Amino acid sequence: MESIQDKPILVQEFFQNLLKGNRYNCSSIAHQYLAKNPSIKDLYEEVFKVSLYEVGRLWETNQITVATEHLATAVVEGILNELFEQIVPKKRYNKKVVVTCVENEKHQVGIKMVADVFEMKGWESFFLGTGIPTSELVKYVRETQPDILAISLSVYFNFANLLKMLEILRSEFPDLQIILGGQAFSRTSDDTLLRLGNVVLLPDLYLLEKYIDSINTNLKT
Ligand code: B12
Repeated sequence: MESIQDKPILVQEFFQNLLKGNRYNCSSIAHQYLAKNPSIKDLYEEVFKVSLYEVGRLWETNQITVATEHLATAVVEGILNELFEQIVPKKRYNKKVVVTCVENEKHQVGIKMVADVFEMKGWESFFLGTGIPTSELVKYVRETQPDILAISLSVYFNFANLLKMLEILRSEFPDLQIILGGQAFSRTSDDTLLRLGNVVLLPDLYLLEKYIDSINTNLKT
């Protein structure tokens, strides 16, 4: 795997400031990045995700504390909120997506990025984050009637929860389009993936964008 030292200097600077918890510098580097390359997706994938994965590696190998990891995550979430206004286009479709995590999943940064990509593409997104019991999600989906439900799974031990959740959602909403993503799927065998049934599995924001574009082409604003 490519290490953070092989990444562009701006990414390395972002990462160093993230470890220090320096929100001001991180925010300013994010803006500098966008001034050079105005792609929010690249910023999310190449700067934020790369840095948080490296934070995870250092945390896993006891080179940083849990406090440093929490701070780094909070700084990134803060910047995502800050950039929101910049990402929403004037062209809007009458389409809704509910975005959430598998029950017992505590990782919400990736799915928050997913919500932002939908917004960038003119959809209305409803970001529920973590900690929503499936029974509550069912009520919310019934109320909101989204076109798509997007679910994130980061840790593999929550896979059984995902299967349970899908079973309930399918019996309640047989026609609802469900899309899935998250790191847990990169470690999952093809046989296991088959157990998910009729869902769309998307590994990153680039393929998510292509997927949304393929729907948007046939829509009127
Ligand atoms: C921050 C963090 C936490 C925070 C999360 C806080 C928060 N607000 O989100 C806290 C402290 C809660 C946490 C807890 C734990 N964590 Co943690 N955590 C991380 C860390 C450092 C960063 C996560 C992150 O934001 N990544 C950046 C985002 C952008 O990446 P992403 O989630 O992969 O999302 C991208 C794609 O996957 C995709 N995507 C994601 N979801 C979806 C959904 C759809 C629909 C689509 C289309 C795409 C998509 O889009 C994103 C952009 O490409 C990671 C390190 C890492 N490698 O990510 C570890 C990591 C995920 N955690 C890990 C572990 C083990 C845990 C704990 C079990 C630790 C413990 N012993 O308690 C608990 C689990 C708690 C639980 N029940 O879920 C492991 C998981 C290993 C695994 N896959 O099984 C990791 C990889 C760390 C490591 N190297 O060991 N963690």
